Amino acid sequence: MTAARDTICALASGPPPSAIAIIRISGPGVRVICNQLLVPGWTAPRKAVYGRIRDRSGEVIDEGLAVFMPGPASYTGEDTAELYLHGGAAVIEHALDAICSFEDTRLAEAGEFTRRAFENGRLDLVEAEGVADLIDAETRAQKHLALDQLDGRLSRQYEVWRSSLLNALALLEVSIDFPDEDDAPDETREPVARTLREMEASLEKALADDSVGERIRDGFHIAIVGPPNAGKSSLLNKLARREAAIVSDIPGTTRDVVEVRLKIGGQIAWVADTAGLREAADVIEAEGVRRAQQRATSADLRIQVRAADDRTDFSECGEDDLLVVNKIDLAGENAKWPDSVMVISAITGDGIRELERRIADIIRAKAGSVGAPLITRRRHRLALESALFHVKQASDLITRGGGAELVAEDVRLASRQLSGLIGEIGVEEILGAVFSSFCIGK
Ligand SMILES: Nc1nc2c(ncn2[C@@H]2O[C@H](COP(=O)(O)OP(=O)(O)OP(=O)(O)O)[C@@H](O)[C@H]2O)c(=O)[nH]1
Ligand SMILES: [Mg+2]
Repeated sequence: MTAARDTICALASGPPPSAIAIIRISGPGVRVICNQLLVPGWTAPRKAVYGRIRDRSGEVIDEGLAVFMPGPASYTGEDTAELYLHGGAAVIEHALDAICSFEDTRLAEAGEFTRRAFENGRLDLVEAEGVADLIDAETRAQKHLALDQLDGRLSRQYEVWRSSLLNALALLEVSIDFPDEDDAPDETREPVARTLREMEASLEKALADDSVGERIRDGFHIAIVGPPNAGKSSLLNKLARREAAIVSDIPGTTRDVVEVRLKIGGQIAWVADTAGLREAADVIEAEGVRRAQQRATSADLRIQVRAADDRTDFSECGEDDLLVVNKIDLAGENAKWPDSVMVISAITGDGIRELERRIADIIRAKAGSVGAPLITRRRHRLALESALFHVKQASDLITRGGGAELVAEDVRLASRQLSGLIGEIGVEEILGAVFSSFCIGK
C-alpha cells in the first residue's frame, strides 16, 4: 500500500447537461467527507443510499444516491464513494467545490483513479491499458480486445513467459554457484536451453502477427493507388460519403496523401487516396508519387484502380491487391473483365456496395487471422522484441557452451522487459505516458 495521500474527486460521467452526473471520490478522506455532506453514518458498504447532499454550510447541493465502497476491495483499493446527482453544470460544480473544501482533497488528474488502482495492486499496467482502451473502444472488435486485456488474458501470457525465464534463471544460478562441477552443466544446461528455445519460438510466433492487435485498436490501413485520372479521389469520396479529396479531369490533381477514417466491416480503417503513379511533371508531383508509393507499401490492403477506358493494365499489381475497374459507365456494353476484378463507377455508384462488402470481408479475415491474446500496443511490441533479442542471445550462448553468468545476464535482461511490460518495475515516464492518456474521472 502507498503512503497517506490526497483524496481525489472528479466527474466520472460525460459532460453536462446529462440526466445523471456521477461524481467519484477516492482516498483516506472519503468517510469524513461523505459523513458531512450526506446523512451522518450513511457509509454502509456497497449500499445505495438516497438523500439530500449539502455543502459544509448546510446549503443543499442536490438530492441523489450515494454508494460507499470501502478499501481495499474497491476500484482504486482505497475508500471510494460515488454520488449520483442531477447532471447539470451548477450541481456538478457545487458538489466538486464542496468536496474540494476538505483538507488534502483536490480534483483528480487524468487517469489518477486507475493509477491508484495500479499502485495498490488492483490492476497491472497491461490491464490498466485495457481500461483506457475499453473507454476509447468504438468497434466491437476493439471492445473485445480491451476486455481481453482488462481481464488479464494478455497479462497472463506475459506472466507465463516471465516465469519460464525466472525458472531458467534459477537453474543458471545453480551452475553459477557450483562452477567447478563438471557434471552439473548438462543437468542444468539442457532444461535451460530447451526453455530458451521454446520461448524464442513462442515470442517469434506472437510477434509475427501482422500487427493485427494494433490494427484492430488503431485502424487498418488501406491505400487507393493507380494511374492519374483513374478516379481514385472520386472513389475515396464515395467511400467517405463526403468530398474529402479534390476531383478534376486534370491528370495529377492529387499530390499529397488524403486520408479518411472509416468504419468498415466492424473495424476502423484509414483509407488513403494517393497521387496518380506516373513519370512526374515537377518536383512537387514527384514527391507526391514518392509518398503514394510509400503509403502503398506500408498499407494492409491496396485498392488498385484503373479506368475502364485506358487499356486497364493490372500487370504490376501484388497478389493480394484488390483490383478495381472504375468508370464502368463509359465502357462499352461488351467490355469484359476477369472475375477477380471488381467493376464500379464512382460517379453513378454502381458496384460501390459490392466493393465495400469485399473490403469488409478482407479486413474481417485479417482481423480474425491470429488467435488471442493479441499484442495491442507498440509499447508491448518493443518490449517483446527486446525480450526476444536477449532470449536469442542467451540461447546462442548456451548452445555454444558460453558461461552461465553471461547466459544469465541475457535471461535477466529479457525478464526485465516482461516485468516492465506488466509494470512490475516501472519507469516513471512510461507510467506517466500510459495514465495521462486516460480521461479525467477514470
Ligand atoms: N464517367 C466517369 N467519370 C469518372 C468516374 N470516376 C471519376 N471520374 C472522373 O474522372 C476524372 C478524374 O477523377 P479523379 O477522381 O480526380 O481521378 P484521380 O485518380 O484521383 O486522379 P489524380 O488525382 O490525378 O491521380 C474526374 O473528371 C472525375 O469526375 C466514373 O466512374 N465515371
Ligand atoms: Mg486524385
